[in-house]
Amino acid sequence: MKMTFRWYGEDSDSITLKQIKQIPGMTGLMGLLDYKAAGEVWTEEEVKAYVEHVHEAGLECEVIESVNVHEDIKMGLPTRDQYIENYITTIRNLAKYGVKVIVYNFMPVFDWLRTDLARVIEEDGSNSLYYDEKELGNMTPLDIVKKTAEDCNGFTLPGWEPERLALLEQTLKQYEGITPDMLRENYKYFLDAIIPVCEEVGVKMAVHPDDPAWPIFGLPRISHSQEDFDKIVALHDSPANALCLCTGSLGSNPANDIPAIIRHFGEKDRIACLHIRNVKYLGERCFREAAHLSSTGDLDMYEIVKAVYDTCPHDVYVRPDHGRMIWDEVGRPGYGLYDRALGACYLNGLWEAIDKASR
Ligand code: DNO
Repeated sequence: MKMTFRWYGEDSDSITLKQIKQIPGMTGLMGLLDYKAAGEVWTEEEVKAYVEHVHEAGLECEVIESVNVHEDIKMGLPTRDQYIENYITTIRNLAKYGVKVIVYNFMPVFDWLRTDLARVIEEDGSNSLYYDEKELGNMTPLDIVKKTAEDCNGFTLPGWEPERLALLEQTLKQYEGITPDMLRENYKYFLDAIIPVCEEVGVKMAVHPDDPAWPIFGLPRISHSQEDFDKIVALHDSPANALCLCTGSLGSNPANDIPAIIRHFGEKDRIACLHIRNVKYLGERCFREAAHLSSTGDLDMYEIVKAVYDTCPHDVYVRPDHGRMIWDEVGRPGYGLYDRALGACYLNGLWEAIDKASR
């Protein structure tokens, strides 16, 4: 398990590379150029500068996250071909500087969604991201965008890029009439164009699950169960068409058996990386994010890490996903330093125990 950390860049993160490097067992980043709009080329100069900067801090940069897919590709508009060309240029530029995995998603409009970014946890006064479908029922998509922007402590959030959301109402209208099957068709068109390039340059595409793991605002969503991902890997059969197995996103729906899903796709060599975090169920379609420790949430982290150990390559990329805000840290919701660092150590501890017990 190669332990990595999400970092938003020098100008955009409250956390420094030095701090990340000092977390025991940390090998590298799941990085991103967070100022890039969906559809834009990540130029060779930008990628080179970013990767070299990360290397100077003694960290690897083999996974890049949130190379966002333009909505025109998802909607299958005639303009998609240009955006696909741009995407291919970005893949080539990233590969040239040693990137091996690209994390992306194929969710219409919204990447991930919460109704509260700082829900206080009564027991200890920490706070975490929270979702309650009942609260969402009273809100329009525009309301939730405004609330999310207000609550994010001045940081931009992945998937909530202002320029994209400015077109929200228009984009939502354009999605009317696009069924899950049509979205899958458009997805296949995209994969058929990019996967051969990935095979050529040695990159794996890792699709992130819908978060939460069900449809929202009537939008088509096609990546929130084992069955969904079986269909996705079949759209273009290649080890380069892989998954970013996010335990917290899939795990928001208790019907998803996460260790079983990891084993299923691990055995098929379709897991390129994992985001590991815990969730606490609070009722029907209501949950909050918990500390990584199994006993603080509803996911069994031992069984999760064991499934990774048994079925994935032992150098598979992992990152501790969203943490709570603890010790009065103020930062990007979900992406503080302390709780994610604790999560990384805990996950590495589970790995060490499983590894030694299996010898
Ligand atoms: C949420 C993240 C996602 C993920 C994207 C990849 O916190 O895990 O935003 O990076 O879906 O495109």
